[in-house]
Amino acid sequence: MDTRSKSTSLKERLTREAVYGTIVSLPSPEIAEAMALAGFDWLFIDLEHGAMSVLECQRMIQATGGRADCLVRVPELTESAVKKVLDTGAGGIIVPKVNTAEEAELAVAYSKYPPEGQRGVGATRAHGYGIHFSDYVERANRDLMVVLQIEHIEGVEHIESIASTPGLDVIFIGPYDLSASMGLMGQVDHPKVLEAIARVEEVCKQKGIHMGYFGMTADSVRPYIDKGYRLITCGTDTGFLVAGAAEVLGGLRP
Ligand code: 3PY
Ligand code: MG
Repeated sequence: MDTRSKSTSLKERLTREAVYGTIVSLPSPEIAEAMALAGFDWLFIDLEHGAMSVLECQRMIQATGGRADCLVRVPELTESAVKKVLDTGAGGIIVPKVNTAEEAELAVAYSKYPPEGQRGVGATRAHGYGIHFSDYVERANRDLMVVLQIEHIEGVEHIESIASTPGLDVIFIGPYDLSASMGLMGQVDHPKVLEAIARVEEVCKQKGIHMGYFGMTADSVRPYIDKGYRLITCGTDTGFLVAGAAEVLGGLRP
């Protein structure tokens, strides 16, 4: 169990080392708290899949007590979805299935206050209900992370223009959706899927953009850590529960 509080931002750490997160999709502050206490650097809170609401997401961020950064995957790329998520105090957004430069530009614009973008200004938890307003708005455009998922072959085809978007921080491969979009559902190590991922890596390397990857096991993400990916996501809350339950049951009914 790790009870350290963070002294450097996730965005800053990314420039030096890999940071480890996990997907949390069950709407439970206790699960978010437990994953943060377990020592994950950051949590990938998922509003794209599953039943979680923005309010539940906010409660989960509160429950971490600042021990882990929380990046939230928005359910869709709309101004309202991005604004509500950032208003919770999230450390940034993860945008699923970005296929074009226009979508990448919108993601950045919705995430940044004017003049860099068009994020609306509200009295919310993000700036301590107004108490830390000046401090928050001064640093938000700089510190909050914009993570774009490449997880469709169309996104791979447009990676050159997507990765040229000013203001994006990480290109994050979604291997499951990517493989599905290529007619290779779940075959995340298929040579054609690996070739598509290699194309994204090549462009991100040229442009100096950090990359992220998701895998269910440490073994599945290890090759990507070794290749220099920095925003690493391993496992899911539901996966941990089911695997733990299966292990216990296996001991009871071998
Ligand atoms: C995918 O693999 O499609 C994902 O979105 C993982 O984050
Ligand atoms: Mg996906």
